[in-house]
Amino acid sequence: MPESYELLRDYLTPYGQEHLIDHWVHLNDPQRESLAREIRQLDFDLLRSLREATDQQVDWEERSQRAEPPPSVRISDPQSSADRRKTKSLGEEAIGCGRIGVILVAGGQGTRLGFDQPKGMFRIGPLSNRSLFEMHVDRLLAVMNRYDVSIPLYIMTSPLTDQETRAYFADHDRLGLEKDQLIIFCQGTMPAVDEKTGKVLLSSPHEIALSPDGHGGMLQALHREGVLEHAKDRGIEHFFYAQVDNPLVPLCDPELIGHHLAHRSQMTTQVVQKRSAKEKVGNVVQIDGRIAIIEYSDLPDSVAEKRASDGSLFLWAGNIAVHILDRKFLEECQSSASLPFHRASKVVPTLDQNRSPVKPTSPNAIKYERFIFDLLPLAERAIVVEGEASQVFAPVKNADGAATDTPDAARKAIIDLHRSWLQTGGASISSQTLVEINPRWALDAEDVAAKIKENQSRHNDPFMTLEVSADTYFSC
Ligand code: UD2
Repeated sequence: MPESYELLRDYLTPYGQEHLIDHWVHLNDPQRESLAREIRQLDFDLLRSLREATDQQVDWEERSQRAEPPPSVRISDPQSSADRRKTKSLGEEAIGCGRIGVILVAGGQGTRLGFDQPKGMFRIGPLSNRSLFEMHVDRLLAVMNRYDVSIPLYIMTSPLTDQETRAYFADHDRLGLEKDQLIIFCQGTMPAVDEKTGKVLLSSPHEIALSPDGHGGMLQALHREGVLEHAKDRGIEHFFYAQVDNPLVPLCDPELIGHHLAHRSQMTTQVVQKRSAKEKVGNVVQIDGRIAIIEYSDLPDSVAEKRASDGSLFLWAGNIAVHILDRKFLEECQSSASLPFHRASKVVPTLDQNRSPVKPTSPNAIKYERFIFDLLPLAERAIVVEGEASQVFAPVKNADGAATDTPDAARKAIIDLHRSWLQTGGASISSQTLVEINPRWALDAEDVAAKIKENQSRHNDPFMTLEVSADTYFSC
């Protein structure tokens, strides 16, 4: 039996949210039960404080003026090959001892991509037609094989992607992962509120307009869904965190993990040299001695365009959302500060008083999201490590035809990178030949070179090369 109208009205009225049960008389019992459940799950005190705190919003102009480039391990740093080998072996030891877990955030809507299924299911393999999920899992399986270790993959979904993601992995035999190597957990949601009145919006007479609470919602979800507990029992000390939408992310890169360990970092961020001042990536900066990220949308043009003495961008470090997060750090953050909410002005379909659907043509609502990168300033020790964009970053954000971050651009980046591995390894291949390498055939350039050498010794011909004369997908 659903909760009574009067009880809900008495609960909602002090918050000025009694409109949520305006259509109660038209609802059947299951709809009333569902709406009452959604109402009881909302934190109206939080919503009120978020609304009232509008004047306490961050002064991005002021913060940006104080932002400096972050101290970083840069590609151009003179590191001897011995140093690099030492750093890499630190990371390899942690991987081999089972101290590394992987988190892939996949709860967002693929709105900009125009793809109506979970983005991880989007097929991006230029010749293999593999999905983003397959690209990531193949790499993880290759890492497990190289280091003879079992690495758990934690995939964060949202109510928008959870069901289809679970069905996808069930229908595809977990893409080859063992049962205990795939843990799917769902993040929380936040209601959209009317931009003018702060009233929670309905998406139907018996449903509240809910959206995923941002990838920062992971912090609470890790705790609530028992992921931190599970990881602790598995001996996981560090998580390699990445977004599902980047098929080039170097999951479990041992050198990046090695830097994290060598610096005793609690949260390490891989960055790339920004391609332009206004590139749509977060800006990794240092403010008052702490690493932080200022999202591109919050960075004033004047600061974004600032140049260093050598003419390069002053704030050069682009956030590619690749982090290494210590489990203990996440546990500490879980109990202490919760992440701030970011407000976004959005168009959210809702209802009018007659229960007719309304699709506004301009932003009518505020959505609240938490960002995982707001953990950075909470870290006593955080480092920034530069990666080469052509090797680690090809995000799939926008439908083909857009200027950047399209599937075509990502497919080209995958082909170019894998072709360069073959060329470096001594293969003969023209710049027109299309190739794709499954990480289970070769994980990186070193693996490719080793394959070619292996071929030479097998034929006892040190000058034998690998002829790649046609488009080829290299897989096991
Ligand atoms: C993100 C970063 C940007 C840069 C860029 C690189 C933010 C706010 N901006 O931009 O700084 O690093 O990526 O590609 O992060 N997601 C969830 N749950 C949510 C929301 C998002 O899992 O509630 C996932 C989503 O599935 C995607 C990723 O997080 O894999 C990024 O999502 P986004 O679209 O919010 O961020 P974006 O791409 O604008």
